[in-house]
Amino acid sequence: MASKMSITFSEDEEEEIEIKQIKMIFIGDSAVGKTSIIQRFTQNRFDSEQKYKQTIGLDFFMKEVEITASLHASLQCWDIGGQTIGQKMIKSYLRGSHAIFFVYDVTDAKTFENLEKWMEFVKEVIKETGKVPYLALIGNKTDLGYQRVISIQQNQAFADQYGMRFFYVSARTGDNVHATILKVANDLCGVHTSSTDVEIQAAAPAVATIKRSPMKNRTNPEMVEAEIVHDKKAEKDDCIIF
Ligand SMILES: Nc1nc2c(ncn2[C@@H]2O[C@H](COP(=O)(O)OP(=O)(O)O)[C@@H](O)[C@H]2O)c(=O)[nH]1
Ligand SMILES: [Mg+2]
Repeated sequence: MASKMSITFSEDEEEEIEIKQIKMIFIGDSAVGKTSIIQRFTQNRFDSEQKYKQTIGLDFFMKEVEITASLHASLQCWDIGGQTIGQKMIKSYLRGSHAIFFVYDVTDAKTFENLEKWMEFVKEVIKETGKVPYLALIGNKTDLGYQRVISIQQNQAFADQYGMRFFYVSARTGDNVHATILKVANDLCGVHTSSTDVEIQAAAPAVATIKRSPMKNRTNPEMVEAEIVHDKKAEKDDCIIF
């Protein structure tokens, strides 16, 4: 069941806020900026000093955002870490996802070409589960625009082929990161917003704390998946698309 939290305004006035649990997973080659995008979104920071450090294992970060006054979304952002295409572990994470972000680096053609392989892998999961999550394409590192090797036309052709929305972001400058993730969250909740609305929403502070799954009691991915499926069944007017 969707979690509810009550806020009391006065003795006889009470408004219930519904919180939707949304699981998002970021896939793509190493070093495209998956961890940086998640960090920018959940903690609004970018480690420019940090030398490239491959994420080990799998992490998820949570951030609660306001979709409407009475509907919030608790976004679980899953980082696949250093796992490569085809690794079994990724499949189990993909299975429960409501949204899958295909991330590439606009300055590295190989990372874009490899998205076809990532897509083949995702298709296998969709075939197994019969559920089609929201698919979105992200071209990262737009701050390095002068080094861009993948044209907007190539990007658009890939997105059109798979009926995906596409976005350009820079985890480094923060450009479009919040707006992109919020747009997808809004779409998943059936709340259709203009890009201006999403920009305003993105500029507003997050409504709740950021939680990082502690290393020692990291949630079992199957459990998280089960919770979401349960949530989905419980809600008749469910806004999450499969
Ligand atoms: N210029 C630039 N560098 C970025 C951007 N996002 C990530 N990076 C750098 O790219 C490298 C890989 O980023 P990381 O988030 O670890 O990639 P991951 O392996 O996909 O998780 C790091 O050195 C980051 O500092 C960006 O938007 N612009
Ligand atoms: Mg990483």
